[in-house]
Amino acid sequence: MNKNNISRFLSLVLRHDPSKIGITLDNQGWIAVDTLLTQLKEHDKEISFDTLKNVVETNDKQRFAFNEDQTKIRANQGHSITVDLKYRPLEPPELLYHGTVAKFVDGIKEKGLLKMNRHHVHLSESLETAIKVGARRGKPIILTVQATAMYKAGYQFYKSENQVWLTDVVPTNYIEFK
Ligand code: HQG
Repeated sequence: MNKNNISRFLSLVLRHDPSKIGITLDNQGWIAVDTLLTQLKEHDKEISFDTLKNVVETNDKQRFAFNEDQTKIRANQGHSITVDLKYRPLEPPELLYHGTVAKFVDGIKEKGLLKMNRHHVHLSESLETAIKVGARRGKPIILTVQATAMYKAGYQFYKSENQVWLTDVVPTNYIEFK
């Protein structure tokens, strides 16, 4: 497996389907590094601790994190299984961005931004990141979210360790469709 494939596979087992390699995450999403490496080996995906460390440190979006003594690892965000990452509520910047594609715009106009299969709606502080997120699905369309206005109206925001802004829903009236 090259680094990209390792990162993809780790995203799968640390966010969505740990049972794929017979592991269970604790309720904050952690798994012991030893157990992870053993189970990867059992499933023909052997990697060394140094490779794992290298993937964690060089990942383009800092998708994974170790605990302090590097005995545990988890995904920083993006889970579909139930985990409580204990994000702290935080005041967002005035504007946040969401990258999507044309085919979703009608649905978003109708219902607002919904979390779909994830635990939160994902937003970014940088336009560039939003463009990248949208471009995963085709020609990106960027929506601008009036985050401070939402915050003042009582909606909560969280920021993951890798700088993704998270919220439960963005009602249509806080979205600028250009
Ligand atoms: C859309 C990747 C119709 C929404 C990225 C999006 C990000 C609606 C899609 C992270 C809708 C959900 C998250 C509505 C939302 N009607 N469509 N009412 N509300 N949508 O993948 O934000 O590589 O769950 O616009 O870089 O695309 O995983 O969310 O297009 O940070 O680390 O429904 O995933 O990071 O798609 O991406 P997703 P997302 P990782």
